[in-house]
Amino acid sequence: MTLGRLRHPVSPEDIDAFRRDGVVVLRDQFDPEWIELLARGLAAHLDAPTPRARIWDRDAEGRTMFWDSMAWHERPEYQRFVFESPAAEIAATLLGSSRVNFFFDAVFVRSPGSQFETPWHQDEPYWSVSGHDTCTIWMPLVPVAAKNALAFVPGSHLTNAVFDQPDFGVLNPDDKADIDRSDFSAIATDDIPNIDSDRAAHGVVSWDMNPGDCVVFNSRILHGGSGLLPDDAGLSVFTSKWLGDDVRIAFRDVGMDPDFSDMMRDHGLDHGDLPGSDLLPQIL
Ligand SMILES: O=C(O)CCC(=O)C(=O)O
Repeated sequence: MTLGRLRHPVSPEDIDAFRRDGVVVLRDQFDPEWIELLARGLAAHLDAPTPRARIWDRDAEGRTMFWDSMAWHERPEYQRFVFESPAAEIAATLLGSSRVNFFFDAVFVRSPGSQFETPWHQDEPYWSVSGHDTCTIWMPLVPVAAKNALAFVPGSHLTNAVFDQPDFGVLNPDDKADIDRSDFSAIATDDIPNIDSDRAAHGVVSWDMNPGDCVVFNSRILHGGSGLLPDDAGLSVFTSKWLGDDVRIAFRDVGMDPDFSDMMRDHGLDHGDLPGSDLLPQIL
């Protein structure tokens, strides 16, 4: 395992692409041992989900899309990844930040053949932080073809629009209690463009990926469209979210999902604060 250090340098071209497009693919950046560790962690995690976990989709054939977040406190495998893997350095390098805090982990697990497609969205409006210097490291733990992988609209992270976001709370066929159902319409300035009507016109990108590869994206970029799996392929994805220099805690009037504001207050964090504490630890 490459402890902390990058397996390959992140090049100036990677940094330029991340700043310009809001997304970059990095190849072979995580040793197989990191992937095996995360896969072991995920197997244990699926047996003991957090209270935030939910099924986003269950179809007539019983195929599911499972989601959960902020499991690292209970999962030593995820903890080791957060504190010891090259992820923090990847984030700091691409963000050009002098420090990075870990925000949270989220997993997206589709059973083979799941047709569920993640709706197009930006992440920041759902988050209880705000700032430009944020990224997600999206890591498939199994091979995935570009047509089934998460897709992006390059450059859309630079928009000033506040999109009328999809409400992920309604993706809850079990009708679990205490799921926030958000109405972004009161704060939205724009509708999300109909990207699927003409992906080429929006310059949509996605990549064939193997375990060890990752896509790093800014939380303001429009992304979605993953899924539509063939019958013989599932898709397990581990994501980690990272915060750089300009990020502050932001408690929003609507839309926080997952809503970490109570947890943040319990850790002494308030609106406008720098991220920190045991909840959002500074890694670099
Ligand atoms: O993997 C997916 O389908 C969704 C991932 C996503 O939207 C995210 O990490 O923000």
